[in-house]
Amino acid sequence: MTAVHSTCPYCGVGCGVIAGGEAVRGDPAHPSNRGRLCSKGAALSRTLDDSFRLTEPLLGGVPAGWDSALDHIAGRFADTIARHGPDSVAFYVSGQFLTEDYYVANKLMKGFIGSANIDSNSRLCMASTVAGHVRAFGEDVVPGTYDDWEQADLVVLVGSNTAWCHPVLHQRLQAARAARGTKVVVLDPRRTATAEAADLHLPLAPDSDVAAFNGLLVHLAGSGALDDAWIGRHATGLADALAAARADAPCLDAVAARCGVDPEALETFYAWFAATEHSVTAFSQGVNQSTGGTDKVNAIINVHLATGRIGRPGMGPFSLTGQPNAMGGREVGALANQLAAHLRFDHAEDRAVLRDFWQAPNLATTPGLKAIELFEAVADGRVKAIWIAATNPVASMPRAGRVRQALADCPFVVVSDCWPTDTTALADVVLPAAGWGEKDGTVTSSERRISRQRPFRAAPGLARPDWWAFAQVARRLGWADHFAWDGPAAIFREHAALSARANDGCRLFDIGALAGLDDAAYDALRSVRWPLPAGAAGEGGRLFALGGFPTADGRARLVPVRAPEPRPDGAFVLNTGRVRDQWHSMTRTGRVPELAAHTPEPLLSIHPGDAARLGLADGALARVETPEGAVVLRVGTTHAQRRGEVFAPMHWSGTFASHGTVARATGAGCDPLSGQPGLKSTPARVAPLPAHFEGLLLRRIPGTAPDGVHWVRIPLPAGELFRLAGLDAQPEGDALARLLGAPAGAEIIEMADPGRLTFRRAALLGGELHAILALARTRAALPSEAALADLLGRRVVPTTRPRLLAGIATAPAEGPRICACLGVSEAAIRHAIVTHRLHSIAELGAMLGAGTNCGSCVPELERILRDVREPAL
Ligand SMILES: Nc1nc2c(c(=O)[nH]1)N[C@H]1C(S)=C(S)[C@@H](COP(=O)(O)OP(=O)(O)OC[C@H]3O[C@@H](n4cnc5c(=O)[nH]c(N)nc54)[C@H](O)[C@@H]3O)O[C@H]1N2
Ligand SMILES: Nc1nc2c(c(=O)[nH]1)N[C@H]1C(S)=C(S)[C@@H](COP(=O)(O)OP(=O)(O)OC[C@H]3O[C@@H](n4cnc5c(=O)[nH]c(N)nc54)[C@H](O)[C@@H]3O)O[C@H]1N2
Ligand code: SF4
Ligand SMILES: [Mo]
Repeated sequence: MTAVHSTCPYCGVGCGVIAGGEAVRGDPAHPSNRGRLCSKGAALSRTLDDSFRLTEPLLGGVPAGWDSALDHIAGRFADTIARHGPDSVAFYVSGQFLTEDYYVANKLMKGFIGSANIDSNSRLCMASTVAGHVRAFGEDVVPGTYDDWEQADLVVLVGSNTAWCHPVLHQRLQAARAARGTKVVVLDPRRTATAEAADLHLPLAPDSDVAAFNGLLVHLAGSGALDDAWIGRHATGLADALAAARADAPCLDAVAARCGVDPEALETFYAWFAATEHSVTAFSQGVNQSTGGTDKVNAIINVHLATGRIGRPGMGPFSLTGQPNAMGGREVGALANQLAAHLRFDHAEDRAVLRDFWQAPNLATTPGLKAIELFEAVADGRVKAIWIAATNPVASMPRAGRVRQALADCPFVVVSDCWPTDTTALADVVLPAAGWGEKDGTVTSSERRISRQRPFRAAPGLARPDWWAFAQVARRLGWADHFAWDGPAAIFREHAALSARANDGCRLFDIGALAGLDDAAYDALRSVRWPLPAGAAGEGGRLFALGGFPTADGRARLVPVRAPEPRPDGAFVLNTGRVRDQWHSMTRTGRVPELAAHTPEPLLSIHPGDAARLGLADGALARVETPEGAVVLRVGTTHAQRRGEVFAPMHWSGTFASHGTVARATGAGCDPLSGQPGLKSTPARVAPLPAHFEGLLLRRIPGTAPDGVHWVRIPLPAGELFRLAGLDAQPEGDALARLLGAPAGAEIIEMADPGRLTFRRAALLGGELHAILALARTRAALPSEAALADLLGRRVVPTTRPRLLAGIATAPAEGPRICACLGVSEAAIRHAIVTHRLHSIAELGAMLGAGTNCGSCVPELERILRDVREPAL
């Protein structure tokens, strides 16, 4: 197979990849990554297994052809619209759509069905940044580029675990830091891998960011760091913003107290920022996912406007986009409060441009329902038909239990996905979508860079691209002429032409130069950054250094913002987010053994002091309960966590853990401007949940999860492992047989020691180990996972029989696998450091290979090195 150049389907860094044969590697010529990939990117080829894919449309759970599925969808949507009006239907789509998919779905809903009820999972991700950008700049535009990260002398990371969530950009930053001494400051309540790799970490209290940045604005004003000349020409609102900031920040100590940080550390941050012209402030979900997220965004932008540090090399506020095409979704306007191509709902002339361009009979005139409101409308019956695509809301929306019930009760639910999920389980119609490696189109990264995703493999079965399914339904609804594209290139040309329509520079999103690409040129398109108006000399660069903001007066706005009241003490704050090697609800990454090794199961991170107070031991089960629902997770005590706060990963859906879907527990309080939910801080109660027994279940053939116990599913090279915990007494008889799930005809061997409450039962098929169940009173009394995993699928001979049924642990636990690429565990790393007296990452790499491939684990290697070498610190 020839090598195909494409783009990584995960985070918003947008790394270029080359796919060919079995391997997927970094594209040395792509400007985002210059050949680098992180652990997820490096494992991409491992996700291209079709075993679990959806391969045919399902109608009521029964395989159906595309024609009958599409006819049925069109019929039900038409009928619902005829009887209840256009606002009785909705689409819920995703930043994992390609721009072309997004464009088609948005055009169908807003231009033709005549409702703006299309929202995206970007509502949970980027909505506050969009609102903050529009307030400050007049348009949703990221002013800077990735190069700024390498040209800055100070990079401030706010609510961003860049080392794990945008790893290649983090590596670029760390390389620049090594080369030129860039200072890095991290504002995050947790001591993350990113904080470990910084010069200064401010472990601020949740949602105290506005106070911190208001304090900075006051400090800048007091230290002569404001750029009065620039503000005078290019911005308004300084006096009001400063007055609001002063009210929050009467003195440094007051701010430090509000943020719960050391005043000296805060002062150091302020002094560095005041003294460093080349400063970038990058932010992500610790900023956006807050009930005051838009104010946080503007508090950050304010300090850059006040110092005129924007749009010049090495400076500016920088929003990190999460998904591969979060930015593309904003360009096509597929949020309920946007129109396409940065046209605005509340401007009649913008609506006229779009109506005319689309020849749209029913263009929506008012914004639609934002995600949280949208699912509320499904719950109360206002929305009666919904099409969900490329997102898994039953696992990712706050108040997910309510979302599940809403979908179960909704008269008509269509779900497009590549794999079965917790959401497809509730669908009337399931559509099999072509996935990464099969689809063809474009995505836009955090720095406005448009790159191609190109197909290099056939979609399994009948899977088809999303744009095609939406266009097919549009044709069946009677709009064939308007949805007649023969492929993604034609859609992209239309999208590019729209961006240039009636655009004399009033909208910065203009890619008119690409409107004339023929199919061959689209196929060959190299990555380019917008703005790219017709006749542009080169790709788009930095914006706003000389003003030119897309507002009525051409000036930016400093926005007066106030810090929210601190929370009353008492309840814990439940913080949620990501781990290094998993992607969202794990449909792609969750079945790859190499990616499971770093964090095999979802842990509740809690400060050891809090754990002791609650009587929670490391590894014990804890129940986390909020007004919305509860999860049960194992405890991982860590000093990286502030007291009074706990952290749980967002990834483990009902497919991968019995009680681990944190979305069920997260609250649905939203930012009033953006409608983005505050997923990072839900008040919660934490309590021990004693387990009646502990267990392991290993199976050769992955299958349905066990019933009636607490379990976590972990993929193995030769099958799968479930870690079990008993919420009731040890099962017996039939319950036990069901738990093992041995096929008929299997040879069963068993060992029970009722006195010590230990129990083993193994099923052999043709003499090979097919499944094994081990139960014990405590985890310590269980056999080693690695030893059992090693026997799975192998012939059981007299010498291995005793190992199978041994009553005690046969190998010490290895601890988490730190280097995913070379499979190096924390235990091995610690051992090597001590025995070989290693002092550097380079020595560790030479010795064990750890950190030498993708480099995603380097921040953790540094932490372990420090831990071992300087245990007192
Ligand atoms: N490995 C991995 N990478 C990913 C993804 C993934 O699923 N897995 N998803 C991608 C997507 S869609 C997104 S949106 C990004 C998200 O990327 P990030 O935003 O970097 O990731 P999160 O872990 O959600 O949250 C970041 C941090 O915000 C902190 N935080 C919580 N509350 C506050 C607060 O009040 N103030 C501050 N300053 N910080 C706070 C949390 O402790 C957390 O460490 O990652 C992208 N990259
Ligand atoms: N508690 C908590 N909740 C959160 C967050 C958090 O930090 N904490 N973060 C929020 C954020 S920032 C985000 S972005 C969301 C992510 O939440 P989701 O969007 O629900 O997460 P994914 O698991 O990526 O879901 C994408 C789905 O699309 C499927 N898919 C992949 N490619 C395609 C395709 O080409 N076509 C189709 N039709 N399907 C495809 C995948 O199999 C998967 O089921 O979660 C949000 N929810
Ligand atoms: S940093 Fe990693 S996940 Fe993000 S685009 Fe690059 S390779 Fe993919
Ligand atoms: Mo996201």
